[in-house]
Amino acid sequence: MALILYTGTKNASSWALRAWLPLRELNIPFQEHVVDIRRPQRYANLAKIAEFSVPGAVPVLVDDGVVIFDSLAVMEYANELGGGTLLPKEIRLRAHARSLVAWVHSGMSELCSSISFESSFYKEHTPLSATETAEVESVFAIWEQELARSGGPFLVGELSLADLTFVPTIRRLLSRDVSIAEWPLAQAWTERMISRQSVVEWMREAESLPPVISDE
Ligand SMILES: N[C@@H](CCC(=O)N[C@@H](CS)C(=O)NCC(=O)O)C(=O)O
Repeated sequence: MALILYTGTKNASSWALRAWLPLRELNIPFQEHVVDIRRPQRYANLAKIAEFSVPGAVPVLVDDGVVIFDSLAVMEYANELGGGTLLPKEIRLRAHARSLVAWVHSGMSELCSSISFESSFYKEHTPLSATETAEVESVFAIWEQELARSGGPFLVGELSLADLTFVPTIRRLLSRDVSIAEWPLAQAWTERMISRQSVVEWMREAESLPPVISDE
């Protein structure tokens, strides 16, 4: 098989999930190599990745010897392989979808470090501060605004990379005790996203793994 995707431990690797989702959504066949990124083996395993991929991180997609690293590049490449259906045809809408993807990719907010992906699989959580709660709610409000503008059912109309890139964020934020009910469009969209077959497949495996302790 020509395509090999190096992903990470499924309950610890939100970037790998972002790369994996568009490949699955587009039914692109690929072989998956899960790299154990838990400490301490993480260091030796990622050093092996660094032998062929400059950043020494996952995800990495290898297509017939060509190395495509960084989740954003993999998402874009998957979309192109799949005929471009995961980005809008209209140029402005496409740019807007890419802005949402870029926002997530460049860190989005402090929330990503305070509510780690790993911790979304824990049974118990440290309560959020008032500031963190307000920040979670502001993300819900942004989703609501985007969905109201597009008319749904997804952030820019049809399913796109913008929706897929938020999947780990949805997982993180919904794992905490903050109600999304005040934002009905956002609530319906998060339910739509987490019940997608691709997301269910990843999460089923992630939930079966022993929890990975993060620095939360
Ligand atoms: N900007 C990168 C971030 C990738 C990343 O941080 N991956 C984690 C696992 S989810 C990793 O491999 N970290 C090891 C490292 O950065 O050394 C991307 O989007 O692919």
